[in-house]
Amino acid sequence: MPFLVTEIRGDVALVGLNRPDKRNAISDAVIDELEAAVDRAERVAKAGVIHGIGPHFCAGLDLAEHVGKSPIEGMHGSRRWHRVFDRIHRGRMPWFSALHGAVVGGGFELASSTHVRVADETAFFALPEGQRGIFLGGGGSVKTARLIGTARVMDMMLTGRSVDAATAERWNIVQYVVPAGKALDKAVELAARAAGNAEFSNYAIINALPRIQDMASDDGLLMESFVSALTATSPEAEARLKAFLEKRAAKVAAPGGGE
Ligand code: 1HE
Repeated sequence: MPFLVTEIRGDVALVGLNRPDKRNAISDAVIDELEAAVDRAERVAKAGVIHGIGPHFCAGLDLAEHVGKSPIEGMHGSRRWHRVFDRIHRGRMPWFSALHGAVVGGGFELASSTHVRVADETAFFALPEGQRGIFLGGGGSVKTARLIGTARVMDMMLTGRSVDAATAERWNIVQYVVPAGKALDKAVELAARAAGNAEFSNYAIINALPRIQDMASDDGLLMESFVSALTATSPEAEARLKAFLEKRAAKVAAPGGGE
């Protein structure tokens, strides 16, 4: 049985972690298949959704596989996770995650690599690395810490604290919370909206914004003006701007109109 299933709905690719008997724990094979699925998705879709099949999103690193590894194997494994998760985070198109049940350890790091996170009310988030005697290895020190701050990452790792979906929204872990069982539908709906954006804008949003955050503010402003000038003078921008001015494009809706 493949570890990941990919389905295409319109312009949106759905990638489902599919090891429910092991709570979608991420083994080396899962990482390889995830990379291949992201490559395939980018060729046929304009946005993607990662979700978990079974009772949980993802239980993190496959601890059974990890237990026999040497330090250097662990190091290479972590660097491989970085490369694959970065393919998502700074790739060609936006990724959404639909989260339910356990979003734990490396599963939380995978979700942190997507651009928009949608949780249902059953979702819970934890970083049990401290309890397991290990450390973050899938980019959490950078990406999760940028979402929620180092103090909260430290708290979760030191105390083993688990937080529910409502807290996760307050903490900026997720941008949306929906009723149980509805996360995938909502994530697909949002991804379809993003897929309708100008491709160049989407690329700039996911590739320029995180890099600008890493720059000194003066450098960031210069970078912003380059990206702004490049996107705004593209043929697609011209067509979209004209469409609005000629009243052929939708106006901005007030909140409630599609949230
Ligand atoms: C696993 C894993 C796993 C479950 N690796 N096999 N992650 C963790 O520390 C989380 C460990 N898992 C759990 O705390 C629980 O499994 C869950 C809360 C996620 C789900 O509980 P539950 O009751 O639904 O399932 P279960 O009965 O605990 O697990 C079902 C099976 O999945 C069982 O195997 P079985 O052969 O006995 O049926 C579990 O052993 C197996 N399983 N989680 C391997 N993680 C790159 S660095 C990232 C560092 C980390 O990710 S640290 C966090 C690791």
